[in-house]
Amino acid sequence: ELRYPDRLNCAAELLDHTDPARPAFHTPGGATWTYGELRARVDRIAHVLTGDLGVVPGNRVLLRGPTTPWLAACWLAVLKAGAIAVTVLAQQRPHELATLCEIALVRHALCDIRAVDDLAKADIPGLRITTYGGDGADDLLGRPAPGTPYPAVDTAADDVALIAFTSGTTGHPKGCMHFHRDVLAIADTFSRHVLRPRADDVFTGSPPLGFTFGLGGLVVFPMRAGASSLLLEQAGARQLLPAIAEHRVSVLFTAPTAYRAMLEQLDGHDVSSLRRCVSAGENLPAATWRAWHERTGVRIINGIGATELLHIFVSAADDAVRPGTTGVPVPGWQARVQDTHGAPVPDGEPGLLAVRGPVGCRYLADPRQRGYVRGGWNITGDTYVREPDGYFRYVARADDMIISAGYNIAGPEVEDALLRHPDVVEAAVVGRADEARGQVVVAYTVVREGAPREPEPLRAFLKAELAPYKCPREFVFLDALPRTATGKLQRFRLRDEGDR
Ligand code: 3SK
Repeated sequence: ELRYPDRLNCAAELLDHTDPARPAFHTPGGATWTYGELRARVDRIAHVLTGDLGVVPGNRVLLRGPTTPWLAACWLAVLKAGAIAVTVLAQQRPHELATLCEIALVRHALCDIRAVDDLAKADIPGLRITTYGGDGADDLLGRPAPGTPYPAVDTAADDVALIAFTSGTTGHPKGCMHFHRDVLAIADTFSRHVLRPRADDVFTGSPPLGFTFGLGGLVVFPMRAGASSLLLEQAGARQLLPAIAEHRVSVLFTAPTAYRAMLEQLDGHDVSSLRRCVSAGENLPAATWRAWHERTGVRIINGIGATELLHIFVSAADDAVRPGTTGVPVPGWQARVQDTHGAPVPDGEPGLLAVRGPVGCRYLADPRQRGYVRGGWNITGDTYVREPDGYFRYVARADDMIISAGYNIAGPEVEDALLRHPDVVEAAVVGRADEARGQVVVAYTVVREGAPREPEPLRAFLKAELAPYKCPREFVFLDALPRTATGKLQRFRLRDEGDR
């Protein structure tokens, strides 16, 4: 069981235990911030927040910008000052920002100067915006630190430290509140027991810091281990591959789509420095796991996490990895599969994934809390099977099961089969309303450049891979699949497309 003192400021915990001369953050341009430099900048920002800007503990401060050491420093400063960081994505548009600020009662924003236009356009009543990253004298946060240390505010372990928004894959944002102790708990469970980082590790990855997958993987986990992190503003396969080689990256956080994109472009890139590759955000098909292992020798650590629970709670590493499954409950967490009434279902049968552990779901003023937390368990909205050997296998999002002519079909199983076809790069399988069968299976695919955009070769391939009732009736060829800003597939858009 994790035990933390009653008074705890997680930013101070992350900042104060590493030799100030050790590297904390790198940029692709070649800059490195040591822990000492990071601490001085965090202290400078905290002084500005509580001095010039009048922020007091408990105030909510919006953070917006691309993934840079400055954004990470602002996040740490807000927490060190006892305020609450409201993390958003750089892609969010003015009306979305206005909604989030209204839900979270935000009155202050720290915003990268390059991302300020949309925030200003949102015209949020009473919002004071302070920019960073400019080079003029008006850059309040970037002025040289006067060298006065900022003593961390004496927060309680269960004071709220951050509000992270989830819109799921359908819109309608919910703010998830997390405590100071929660921030350390994700490092002391998944990172400590599954990832097992070392102080000489160099982390990088694609999830933005406004997504808790990125915040944990690129800031909290490396700092808790005294390691360093390369923060990339652009982190597609085209940027990740050379960055891994140049900075000798050893720990990579990204999503299945990016692993597939990197596989397409791997030739000529040196990824031999990688020792840990983490995949989350979406189901990792066994085909992708195997292809990555074959080409790089690295066994991807698959995991399922949620903004509601801050980070990953089911996973496995090294020899414990079983491709095609997510893994087992991370030490400190419990997981089970249950029916809609909360009764456990037998191993081997599908049901709802329910988890509990050191971090819980606390929506900010949202009645959907009652749906997520039931009988002390967090119901993630995923359908899973617990195999007799205790491994958890993903089936589908609970509302993504396709029911066709009385058969239950899991879209991800058909996607996994499609991804085994050498021409298929991305696949999404959804149900479309059909008078005769209730639903029919429709496959949306992205094929390799130059490959035929024709259903017949795929249909013939799938016939040998799947029971006939699971084979798609229709194939649609796209250039890219619709995704949220955090990279999650928006199946509802594909379903809606068919209804038009
Ligand atoms: O939402 C997710 O998929 C996720 C995955 C890993 C860690 C954190 C999150 C929010």
